[in-house]
Amino acid sequence: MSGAKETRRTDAASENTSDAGCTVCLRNPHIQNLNGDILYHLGLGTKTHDLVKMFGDVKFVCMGGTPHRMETFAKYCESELGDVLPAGSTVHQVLEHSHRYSMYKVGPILAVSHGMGVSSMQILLHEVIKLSYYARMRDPIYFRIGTSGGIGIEPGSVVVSLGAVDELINPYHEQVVCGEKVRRPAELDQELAKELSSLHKPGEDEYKVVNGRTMCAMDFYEGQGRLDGAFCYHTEEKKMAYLRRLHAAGVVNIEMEATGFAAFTHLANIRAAIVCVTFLNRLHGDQVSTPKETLLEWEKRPQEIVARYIRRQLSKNK
Ligand code: R2B
Ligand code: URA
Repeated sequence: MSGAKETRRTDAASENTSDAGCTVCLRNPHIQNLNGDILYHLGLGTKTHDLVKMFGDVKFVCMGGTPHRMETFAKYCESELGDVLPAGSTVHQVLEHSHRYSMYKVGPILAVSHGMGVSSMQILLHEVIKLSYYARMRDPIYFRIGTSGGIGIEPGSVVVSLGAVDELINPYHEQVVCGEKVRRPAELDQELAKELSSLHKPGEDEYKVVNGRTMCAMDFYEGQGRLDGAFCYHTEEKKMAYLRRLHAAGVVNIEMEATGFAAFTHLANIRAAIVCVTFLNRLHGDQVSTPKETLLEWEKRPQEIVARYIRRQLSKNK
């Protein structure tokens, strides 16, 4: 074990929660000393935008890698959930001044792209969590709707993650802060995962929904044991032994954001889930060779499950 500090949800030295009852925690005592806060990568600010008016009604913050996927998701929600969304809800693009991330809003649903890898997503999460706090969102639920490589499951299956692990199968996210390693548990809401999984319709859906752990890698190639990167100094045997070790530890898919997403949402007291489709079975190869049109169809599967959950929640409040 390294000398990393562990940060738990309950041990925050200072915690900001807004008087209007925002449930999102900013564990940062310095925030109160700011004279306005600029959410630089979103192109939003507390002094320049009425964040409560713009985002105060948001209940579901949905994230995924690409702007295209998140726009598709927002439009899908508009067409599928029209009867449970507030009257007149239409998709609009929110971020005029961000060249980094795309954000769409439709009623109480935000769809945001986070790019590839923990670093890109983590910058977004800092700013979206602050946005949730400043907008006084009440009990927002965060989803990552993504793509992944499966281990031992049929390509096209959807994985609802029960927890995230790093490349060493540690159930935490480790980051260096001011020259010291900080370790944060990568925990996801188990009830939410269970409910999302229950929304699968086995007779009707052409895919399976699988529960298991998700391994988060810092790289698509060597970091996921692939043999087809620009560099590779390991053997096929070593790759297979690693994938089997992951599988034996309950890992059913590999992607590149899970630990950061789980750790940050857990730290901010936000219920969160990761729902990813698998593009291939890594026990059978490394290349994503399924035709693009099929992959685009498969990408809709996690969106379908999350939209069903949103429908159920919104129907309760009708
Ligand atoms: C899944 O797919 C991307 C890599 O192709 C990465 O963002 C991820 O987590
Ligand atoms: N995304 C990943 O990170 N890995 C895969 O194998 C497929 C998609």
